[in-house]
Amino acid sequence: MRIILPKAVAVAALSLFACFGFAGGWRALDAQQPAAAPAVPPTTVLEAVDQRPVLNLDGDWHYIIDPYQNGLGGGRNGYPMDEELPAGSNKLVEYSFAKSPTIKVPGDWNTQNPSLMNYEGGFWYERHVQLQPQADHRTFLHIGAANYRSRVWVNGQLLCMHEGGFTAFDCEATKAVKAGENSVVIFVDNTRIADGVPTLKTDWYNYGGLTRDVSLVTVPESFIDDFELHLDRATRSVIEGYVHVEGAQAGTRVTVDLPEAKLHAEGATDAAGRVAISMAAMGLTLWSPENPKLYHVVLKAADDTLTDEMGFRTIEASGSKILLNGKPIVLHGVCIHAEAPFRSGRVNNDQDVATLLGWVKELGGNFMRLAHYPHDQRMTRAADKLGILVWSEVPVYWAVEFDREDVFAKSQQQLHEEIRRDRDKASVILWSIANETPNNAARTAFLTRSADYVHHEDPTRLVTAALLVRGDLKTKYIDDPLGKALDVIGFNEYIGWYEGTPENADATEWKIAYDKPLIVSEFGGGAKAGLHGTDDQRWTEEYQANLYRHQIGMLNKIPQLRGETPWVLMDFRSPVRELPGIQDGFNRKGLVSDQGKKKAAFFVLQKAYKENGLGHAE
Ligand code: GCB
Repeated sequence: MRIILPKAVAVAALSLFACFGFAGGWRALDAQQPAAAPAVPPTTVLEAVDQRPVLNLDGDWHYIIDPYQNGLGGGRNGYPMDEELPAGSNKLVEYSFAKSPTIKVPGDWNTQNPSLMNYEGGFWYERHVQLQPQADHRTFLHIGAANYRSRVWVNGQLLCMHEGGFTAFDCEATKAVKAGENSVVIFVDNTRIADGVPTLKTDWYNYGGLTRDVSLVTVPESFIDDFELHLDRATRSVIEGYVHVEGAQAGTRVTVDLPEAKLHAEGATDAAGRVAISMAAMGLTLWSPENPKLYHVVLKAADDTLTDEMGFRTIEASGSKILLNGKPIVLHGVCIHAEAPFRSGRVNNDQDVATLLGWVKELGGNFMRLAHYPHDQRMTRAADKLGILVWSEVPVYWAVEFDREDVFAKSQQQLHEEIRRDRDKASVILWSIANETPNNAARTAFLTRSADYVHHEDPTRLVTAALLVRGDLKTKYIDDPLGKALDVIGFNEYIGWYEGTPENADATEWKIAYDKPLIVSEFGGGAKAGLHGTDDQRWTEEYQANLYRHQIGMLNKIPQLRGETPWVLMDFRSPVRELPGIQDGFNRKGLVSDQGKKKAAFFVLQKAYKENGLGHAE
């Protein structure tokens, strides 16, 4: 049933300070979306926002746990959700942010307070901020990630609602902010939902809350919200793309400069605020893992200046080869979850990133699969600097509800937000649209549309997905029909762990239906760091190391194997991994333990990578 909430009621009901315990709210508005005239403005993503001066709102926020979503109203005193309170009704005052405890932002709530470890539900954040808004400027609240559904108020005015736990978004606050003290309230709900992306079941922890940085960004009236610059594949000597200026009059002058390379382009915006860029760029040092050269890029439009650090390179698939800057490359990588080393919880600071990427480098890697959702932007920024190529993914994981149009729209929104945030990173070469999805018509139709969408949004990179394989231990087939829509085929297999023994891999034959590059996007097995035994004793480091040795032998026989990302760099929390004394709530397939201890398999893989003994460039 679609419930129509009168606009005035919607705004009043969602004005939190007036509404804790008030009728109206979440479900009623949810039901309105995506109606033609939503009561709540849509969110956007400001590109390279981490390069702009911002007012950082990280730190202590007051919080209220709200499992019954009481603060959103919903029928208290018997009022139905979609009706206004009768005139004269008292607003309830059964809460106080000021008297409530505080929690750190960024940070999942689970690992900050033992009583919240398994909490799934509604959660209110509140803080105050002193502002002096400038005339002729616009203000946005930037949220690095809020898992899973959120809504944002400034001074009691609802600014936006957002769904999706791993992508950044920006809500415009220009009309809500005032000089002096301002209140910011964010409601985050990490309840798992069947029609979510991801859906109810995942093999990772459902860390809730404001898991990444929150800030306020002030920009001029017209400002650069989106741009795309890349090296042209055909010549590798022209930088092409566009700049979009939000709020610009047609004819607004835009300039793009790379001072070090003495490159300059300029143009005027069209009626849509967009200007195409094309500049001869002979003699650039191309970005590569060996030489991750970044150029300082300066974009100007009207009163706005945005700078960025960008690398320029080309990536393409040719037959079964992957070409970086026109040359065949083999991708030695590993899968990584956004699980913070040593302390658990979500990765959200430079130290976490330095630790994880330090291990990738130590392995001899030039590649990583950021599984199974977009990670903190620090990861891709650091990858750009360190020369680590990136596979970036959206959480279309296992059995999302592929037959639903609204689920497709959610996945598309996440792709859009992911691409918008990271299209300025040379390190990102692959957009992955899904992981291990069932082979059926609804799935294939859904994901073919996703692949088309990504090709359209970003034709400069390659589209992939981690597919399931079929067959038995003797013969495995990579022939999922979704492969047709992909540029690079990822496949997951667990010979030696979920089926057979590690030794079975020696005799497995692979039949591949596509003349496309292949990446083994997962293989592996569990081991408890420090547990030793013989090669055939499960959970020992020896078993895992032996499994890796046999996998390497088998995979090397696949001529079109262009890369590998074994599962997984570090042990990570998962509610489906409960074996006492071994797993204790962690998936133990890490090459490194959650406490940073390297297991024997780490060194097996390191040897293969350092001696270039796994996969083939051509
Ligand atoms: C998979 C999934 C990954 C799991 C892994 C496992 O196939 O893609 O998310 O964590 O297997 O450990 O079983």
